[in-house]
Amino acid sequence: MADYKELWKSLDIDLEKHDKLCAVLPEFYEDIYLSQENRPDGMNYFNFVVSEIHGLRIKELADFKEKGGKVFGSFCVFVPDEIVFAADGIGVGLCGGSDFWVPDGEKELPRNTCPLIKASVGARISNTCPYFSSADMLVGETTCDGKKKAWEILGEYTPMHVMDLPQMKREKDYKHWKEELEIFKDKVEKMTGNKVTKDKLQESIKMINDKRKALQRLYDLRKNEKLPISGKDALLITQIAFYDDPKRFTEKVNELCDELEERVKNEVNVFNDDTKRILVTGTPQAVPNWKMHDIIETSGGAVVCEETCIGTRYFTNTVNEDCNSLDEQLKELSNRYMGINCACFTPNDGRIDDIKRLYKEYNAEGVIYYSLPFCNTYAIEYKRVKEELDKEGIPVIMIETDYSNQDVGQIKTRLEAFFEMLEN
Ligand code: BJ8
Repeated sequence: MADYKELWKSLDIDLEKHDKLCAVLPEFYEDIYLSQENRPDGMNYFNFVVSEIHGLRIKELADFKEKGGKVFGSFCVFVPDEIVFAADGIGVGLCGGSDFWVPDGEKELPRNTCPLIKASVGARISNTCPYFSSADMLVGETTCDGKKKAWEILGEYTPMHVMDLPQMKREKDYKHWKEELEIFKDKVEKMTGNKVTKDKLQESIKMINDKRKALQRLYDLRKNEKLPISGKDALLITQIAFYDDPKRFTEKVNELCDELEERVKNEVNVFNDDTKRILVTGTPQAVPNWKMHDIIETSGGAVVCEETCIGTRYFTNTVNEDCNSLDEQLKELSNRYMGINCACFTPNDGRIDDIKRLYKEYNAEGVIYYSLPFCNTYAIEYKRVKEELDKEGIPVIMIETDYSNQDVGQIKTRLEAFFEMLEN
């Protein structure tokens, strides 16, 4: 990586501490990613993005801000990027996926808080994440209790806007979410000084649709019997989707998919034929949380699909590009987002239907229900998911784990037994 010290200094980054973070990532990445065999050439772009994770993209954001542009940081797939880009802003995902930030998060939050929240707060208060420092506004949402209270802490550092996400899906909730989009639009317009017009929104809807379609294309390729790409690589790509330039990202994913289509034609398989095809469902895996996928793919499994927010929940369903008015566009946007089946909703039967459907579509042989500790909504929802999967004879195992490496051996043993059971 080039020397970005001056840039980081200008963002008030704690350089000494940040150096420690930067020192561990390359080795970690090499062990988990670069050690994989037979990776597609198209992954080189994504390797490069990771190698420049706090460099080039941060420089792009800084150049954009210098010209008066505004950056919006978000933590949930319900926050509509389309509105941000329509006002000529840039949206970046900020969920923390590194154990490095957890101790700092614990200075402000109870230890029994979900690691994603602790890492996100820790990243901000320790001044070691240049994405947080680049954000002119943070956009929170009322999903789980932990996040809701974390916004009050983060709001002490950066202006915060919280979107009131309904927790049910009745007609009045759809109406309410549309109103929240209108409020958000006004907020973004005020912050950027730019109007969200029908034409601008149409343009950004198309841009984000294209990104979602590219990801769907990538996922469709994972339905093949011979897997042209590992689950780890697919996860990385979806993680990068949250902060890379959307147009460039879409182009690179489509280029990679061209290569993967060739691989499918040539029957290239990055795994052995007897590897178990696994659907992962549950809580999000924010970058650089690669733990679960790495354990699965080094224990005899291959992840073929993620029913998570760093997976299908992020890109499933596009938005109608041919609306007649801004109001209609907002309605279509709101309907698309309300179609996401997060465990913060009650009831959340749509998620169970999704898991069953994806299991079949991707020819999975087993389901791993992944939950971060202290995420009550996902942990409690496991009971219903398991009951419904049992009825269909779909094998499922729940793994609750944080970002640390202490339990890797134990999880491996459990998964090896699970995969063995799938043989019979
Ligand atoms: S739409 S999953 S991104 S809320 S932070 S709920 S893991 S205790 S992230 Fe999420 Fe939006 Fe839902 Fe998706 Fe649990 Fe942790 Fe809360 Fe979390």
